[in-house]
Amino acid sequence: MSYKTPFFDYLYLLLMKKTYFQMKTRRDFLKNSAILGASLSIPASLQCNNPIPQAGKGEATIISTWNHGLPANKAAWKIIQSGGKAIDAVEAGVRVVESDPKSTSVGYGGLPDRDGHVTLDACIMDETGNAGSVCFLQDIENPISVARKVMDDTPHVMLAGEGALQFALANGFTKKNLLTPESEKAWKEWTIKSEYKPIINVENHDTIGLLAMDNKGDLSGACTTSGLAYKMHGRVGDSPIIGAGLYVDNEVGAATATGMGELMMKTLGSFLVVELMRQGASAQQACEEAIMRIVKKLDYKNLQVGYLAIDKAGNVGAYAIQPGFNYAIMRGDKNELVDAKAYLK
Ligand code: SD4
Repeated sequence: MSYKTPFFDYLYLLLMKKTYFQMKTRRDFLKNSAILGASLSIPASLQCNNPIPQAGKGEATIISTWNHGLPANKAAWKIIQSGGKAIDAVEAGVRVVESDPKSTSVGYGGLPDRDGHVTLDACIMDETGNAGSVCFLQDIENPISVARKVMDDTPHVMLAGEGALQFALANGFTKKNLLTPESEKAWKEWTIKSEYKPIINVENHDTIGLLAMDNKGDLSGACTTSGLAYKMHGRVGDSPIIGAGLYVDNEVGAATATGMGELMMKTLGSFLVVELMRQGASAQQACEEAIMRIVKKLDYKNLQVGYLAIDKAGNVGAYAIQPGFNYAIMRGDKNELVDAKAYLK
């Protein structure tokens, strides 16, 4: 009997059907992902080379972009540790960075646009696929919590500008001038030349994207930024766009992005990372492939993009165009900074 008979085809189809449609529980996912990974061919160019190939075996994990991820992870961990949900952890984590005046790309203290206005973008997504977002929001210190309110209390996903501000004020948020003396000084110095160079390279970044898996194995994510420094008034980047700056699918994994938002928006990068994981790529392979999508299609040379991802088993991936991207990972009581690999050396 030849190996490839209708009987084996039938068995294979049954297996694939089970893999795709019966991954209702986390245990199912963990069991079936090995079968699925083996049955799909991941291109040989996708070498898994994460500096810390953490097989988390599903234990609670928090990861976040850049070194301000360390204090953010700590705040998120407090919630996870006390049995809280990932969605509450991600919100609490990024709020720390939003409120830190020294963080010049997020919330209070974020560098303004070229007209001197600090405008904020943020989004949040939970384990049920629910999402909330605000963009072009001004004068509110914690845009992530406004995004959470949009998610929890409205039938919508995204509110923008003046409408988002009205919604925030109606829900108890208060106005605050987000321009610190330091960020105002930096902007005034920039206006002397007023060179409009919308680039994000390794010296000019630090959006926070934070992904958490709680003790139940549920995933959530949050992403928040003041965006490109000295951007055009009204410019919105990837960070509040579900699928570009952040995506969570509790059956598969979660991803977030940092860097030049236009590149992630043109490739719907965070969604792409999660979909690649769904097809069997590891978290690391998925981040690498999403960067390669940018490299193959877009002008990336002076620009930075970094992806960070976690799968349902707690395995982590990270990859960037340029060297210099790092992320913070917290498990147990260990909170550490890891350098991501990059396409360019
Ligand atoms: C944006 N992605 O607005 C953001 C900026 C950023 O690290 O990530 N900075 O394009």
